[in-house]
Amino acid sequence: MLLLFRVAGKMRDFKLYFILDVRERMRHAPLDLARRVVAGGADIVQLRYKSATTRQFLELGERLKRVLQPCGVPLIVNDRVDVALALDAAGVHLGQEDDMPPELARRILGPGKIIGLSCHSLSQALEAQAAGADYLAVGPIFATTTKRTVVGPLGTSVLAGLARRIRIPWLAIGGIDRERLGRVLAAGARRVAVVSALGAAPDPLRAARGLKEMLAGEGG
Ligand code: 3NM
Repeated sequence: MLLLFRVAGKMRDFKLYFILDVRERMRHAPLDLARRVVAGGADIVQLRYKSATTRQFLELGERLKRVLQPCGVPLIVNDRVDVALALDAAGVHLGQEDDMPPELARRILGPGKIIGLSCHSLSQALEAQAAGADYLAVGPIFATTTKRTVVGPLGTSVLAGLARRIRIPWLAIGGIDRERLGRVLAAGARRVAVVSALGAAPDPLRAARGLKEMLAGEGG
């Protein structure tokens, strides 16, 4: 089944989801990084900016939107429903514990915005699907140092159950890079979300192109 999002009136699928994780020391400047991963084929970009004040989040979000919009790449805002709304972003990505519950986010954002949810097990994914999320990110599949995760690595064995039972788009996340992507695809995933595989790459455009080629080789 091909699952699509409506972006600027057009339907499009996404396979390579890039999380622009803004922090103190980054290998590349955030907007330059975004330009390069999009040029390499990233389909959708999430702005994750944990240390930001509201004003900083809005300012960078506005600039990022100006980079992404001409390319038709949707902007997803991490955690902050208010910032997503203020930026008129494509949607918001919410965590399980600390963020607004998806039903309330939907009430605020309306039916036209994308609501994504982090899940850490198949049962959470089934719940999130029932709660009306538009897509899920399930992880961490492998150990990652990018985020302090609430559960240990799930391994690739969780992916077959997700492929069988989840009917909305879902992404594998956590420690995924070019080397591990083959195992993730073989286990049943069709979409991935990454931070460091692109953000820490010496050449983010090439790195994105490499991942995208592997993802594009897989069916819907
Ligand atoms: N969420 P990297 S793992 C933002 O499991 C995030 O919910 C995760 O970064 C989860 O690609 C993660 O560098 C970090 O491992 C992913």
